[in-house]
Amino acid sequence: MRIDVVTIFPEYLEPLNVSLVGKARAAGRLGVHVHDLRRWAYDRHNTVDDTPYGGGPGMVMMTGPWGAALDETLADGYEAGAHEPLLVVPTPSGRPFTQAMAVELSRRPWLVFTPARYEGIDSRVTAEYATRLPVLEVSIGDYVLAGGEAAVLVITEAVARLLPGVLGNAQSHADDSFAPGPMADLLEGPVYTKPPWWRGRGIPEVLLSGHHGRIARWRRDEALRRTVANRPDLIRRADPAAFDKKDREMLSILGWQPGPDGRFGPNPEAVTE
Ligand code: 6GU
Repeated sequence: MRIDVVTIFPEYLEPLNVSLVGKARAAGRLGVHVHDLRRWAYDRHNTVDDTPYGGGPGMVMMTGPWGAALDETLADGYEAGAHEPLLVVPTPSGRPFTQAMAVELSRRPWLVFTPARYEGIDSRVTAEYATRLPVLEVSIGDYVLAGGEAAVLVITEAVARLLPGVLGNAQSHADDSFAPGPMADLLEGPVYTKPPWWRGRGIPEVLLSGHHGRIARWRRDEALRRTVANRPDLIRRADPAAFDKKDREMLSILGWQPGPDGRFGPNPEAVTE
């Protein structure tokens, strides 16, 4: 996979040199190219922003530098043999970034990121490139960052760990929270390692039992418990066919029951303290 990032803060992308993403690059699974947008500025102050038409606060990133930067970045990538670029535009107004989106992005050969500062990029830039290549506007959550660079780090890390040969163990993804499969729609439960005692706290007996069936059941119950506590919206949204008899027993203990449509919601009678 090839990744290009055009930004006015190239140093903000330094973390792409370390840890998992750094290893993916060292292993030749990923090529990352960070470009300074100001290279394509054309006045002596290297200006890349201007006041918004229609008035209002803040500044808007100008068409000129972005157009020149993207033209050259795309031409250089094609020249180097890259193909089928996807333009990924981080913006709080974008589609929510999810694990499913990370999986889709991990299957693409070339991602071009345009993290913006200020109030965003003049809309004609995405309109123009959308006539030539697919464009995906993405938000990483319901809060506002000062710029899209942190979103690029988030998305790149989520994508890089899915590339073949990057995480040692292919199974590692299967149980991820939000991964498709039997644990879909549930958060992962707690985990433990040595030593067996710490500050008077032991390990749940079942994990020492060697009984794989009982361990899997316990993990599932803990996943249900944590999901009810932290993400009840995931339980409400889940296809009730995903819950077996034991799941239903656990949900009932947690004070959740099926409604008229079969989907689970909190039992108003339940005492959950
Ligand atoms: Cl992608 N950019 C900015 N500036 N803020 C955000 C975001 C992106 N996603 C959530 N908040």
